[in-house]
Formats: sequence, structure tokens, C-alpha cells
Amino acid sequence: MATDVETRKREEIFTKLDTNRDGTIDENDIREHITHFLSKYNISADSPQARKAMDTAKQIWQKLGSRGDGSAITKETYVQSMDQDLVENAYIPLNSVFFDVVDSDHDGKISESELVSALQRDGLSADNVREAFQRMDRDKDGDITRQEWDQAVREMLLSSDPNAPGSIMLGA
Ligand SMILES: [Ca+2]
Ligand SMILES: [Ca+2]
Ligand SMILES: [Ca+2]
Repeated sequence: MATDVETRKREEIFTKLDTNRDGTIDENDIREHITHFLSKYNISADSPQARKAMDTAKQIWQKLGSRGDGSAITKETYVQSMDQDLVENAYIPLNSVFFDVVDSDHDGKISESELVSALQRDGLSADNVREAFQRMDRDKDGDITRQEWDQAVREMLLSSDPNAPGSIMLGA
């Protein structure tokens, strides 16, 4: 059984992913969610990065949709079916799209200033982002690697700790 904290986090993510707010998530919601995200970061729909993101959307839906009836998934099913497999095969890829966007100098790592400038678009204060950065940079070397990022996604989705480092993350 999911704890209250887990249930609340999953419901929040569900709400973000149910782009058209009809109470279920389907493939189009996932595509819309990623399209909206890319446009927020001014990434052109015909760029290689956007095409890669859309391939990821398809992969995410294949995994997520298999938990529902194949065409849509309800909130109840979604909250109950969150597990390691879904995290590894849907949420890590989804947040990897986010990683690539935040890593604006494309060196394969996220610096504090990259994270601050990305998340300020979402209205987060620089102080909050810096605090999250410190928690996500586990080895304190001044950069968030992909491994550290993935770990934050796992903790956001599977940990019942409300202060787990990934709590600033999105469904992307
Ligand atoms: Ca929907
Ligand atoms: Ca970078
Ligand atoms: Ca690090």
C-alpha cells in the first residue's frame, strides 16, 4: 500500500500529466505534456532534441498504458501501479528529457546555475533551487550527474520522505 505522502505525490503527478483534465491519462496527454514542456523552454518542435523527446513520449506511453486498459489509465490505477518498473522505464526517461533541456551547455552535467536558470521559468526562487541542488548533488562535487538526477527521480516517486531531493522535479 502507498503511504499518504506517496499517494499525494502520485496524485499531483497524475494531475500534471492529465493535460486535458478529463480524469484519465492517455497517449495524447503525454505528448501534450512534453510538447508544452518543450515550448516553455523554446525548443523547436522539429529539432533533434524535440524528436528524441517525442520518441520518449511514445516509450513512456507504452509502459504507462500497459497498466491501464491500453488506451487510458485512471487516477486510482495510476496511484496503485507506481513501482520500480514504471519508474525505471517511464519516469527516468521522462526526466531524462528534462535533464537534457536543463543541461544547456550539453556537457552531460547540470551545474547550479543551469538548474537555477531553468527552474526560475517555473517560478521557483533561486534559494529553493539552490537548496534542491545541494541535496541532489550527493557527492558534493558541484555538478548533478545523470546518475544523481535519476536517483532523485527514484526518491521522488518511491520514497515516502516528503523532503526527498526530487521533490522539486516534475513529471517533466
Ligand atoms: Ca486526459
Ligand atoms: Ca551542463
Ligand atoms: Ca555530483
